[in-house]
Amino acid sequence: MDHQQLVKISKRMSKALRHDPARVGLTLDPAGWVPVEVFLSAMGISRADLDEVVAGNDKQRYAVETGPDGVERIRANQGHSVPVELGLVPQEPPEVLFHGTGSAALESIRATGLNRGGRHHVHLSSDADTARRVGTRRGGAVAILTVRAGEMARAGHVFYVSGNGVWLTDSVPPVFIQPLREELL
Ligand code: HQG
Repeated sequence: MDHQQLVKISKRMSKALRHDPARVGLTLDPAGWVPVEVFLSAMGISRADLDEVVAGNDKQRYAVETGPDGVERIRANQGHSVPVELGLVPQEPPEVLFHGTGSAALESIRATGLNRGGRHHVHLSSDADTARRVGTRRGGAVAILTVRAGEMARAGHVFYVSGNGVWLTDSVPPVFIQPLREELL
């Protein structure tokens, strides 16, 4: 499969596993899992296609594992808008985390902080390069914000880390966003 085909299938998989399972006739379990066999027929893809997408995924968006009932299952590691309980355990964050966004959003973020929008959490990266890649998705100028995560945690904010290393929290008030390290590219 070429890269374009991989991306196309991955986008369909993300849509089904994060946002709109009903559209392809799927029901996720409370933790977001669906049996692999069921998923393959809903997506109309082969097991080989699935393995290629899961293994080749730049961000390890999917987890495939054998469930407690011995049935193989798949879920998205993060990014859901449908209600799922991923069972993430609170973690102590590093002192700073990064968020990449479009410069058009800066004024609003300065005023109200980072909010989760349609997703379950605000997504933060542990390194600025990853944040830059996330911000690039917006098109136009990229802004990289430094979030004082350590201070936030000490002030009682809870952080989680997803199966693919994305840091998650409910919201980031503007006071914890470091204006000096805001980088406009
Ligand atoms: C912005 C991708 C105005 C926020 C990525 C972002 C990530 C505000 C957008 C994952 C705001 C939400 C998540 C405020 C936040 N005013 N704009 N107060 N607060 N925003 O896509 O973090 O490819 O829901 O800056 O790599 O961009 O899907 O979040 O631009 O890990 O696996 O509102 O999605 O991963 O956009 O990206 P999103 P995100 P996948």
